[in-house]
Amino acid sequence: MPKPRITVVRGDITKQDTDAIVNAANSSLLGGGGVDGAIHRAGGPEILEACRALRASHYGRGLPTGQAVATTAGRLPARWVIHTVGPVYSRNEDRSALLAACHTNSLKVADTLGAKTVAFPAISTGIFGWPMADAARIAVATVRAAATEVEEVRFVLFDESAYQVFAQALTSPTPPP
Ligand code: AR6
Repeated sequence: MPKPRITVVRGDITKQDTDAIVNAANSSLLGGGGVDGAIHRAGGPEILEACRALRASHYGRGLPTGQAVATTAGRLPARWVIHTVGPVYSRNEDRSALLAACHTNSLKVADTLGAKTVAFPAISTGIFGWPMADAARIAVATVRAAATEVEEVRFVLFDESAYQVFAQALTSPTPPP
């Protein structure tokens, strides 16, 4: 399978014209702060309606950490929002596999949708407290290793320092496991 092209931009994920954008959601799927709040605000009530429908059907107990599910993107330029739940950072427990799973499962959902371009925020690096450099290393390595039909994965970083960290991770070779 061909590997996706990985790009890094500084900007607002709600403005991206990719086929899908990924939301750093929480298990409730019913909105929150950070990138989640921005996506629901900019995309309008259709996204929340679709999330409520998911809660009423497949995800009665919420979306588990590391999993991903798609909804409409409402009035955003993207066609779909792929909601995933990042792990809360912990100093005494290694939750890296869950952060990696957010990326692989979001790309799997993108494949089922037929999305060829996907924008990711820096999942778990805001309210969930994951150190930016470590999150960037995991995100880039996971996408590099993913088997997917997605052609472009675009990391969208809100501020300059996060952008620099991701740009640096992209130029570093992936260390062996
Ligand atoms: N575009 C791109 N990146 C953004 C944007 C934006 N519009 N807004 C914020 N970021 P966070 P988390 C960056 O807190 O840590 C919510 O309440 C931000 O600077 O949004 O996974 C959810 O409902 C940071 O680097 O997500 C959950 O409860 C990154 O996006 C919880 O927060 C992620 O920060 C999830 O926490």
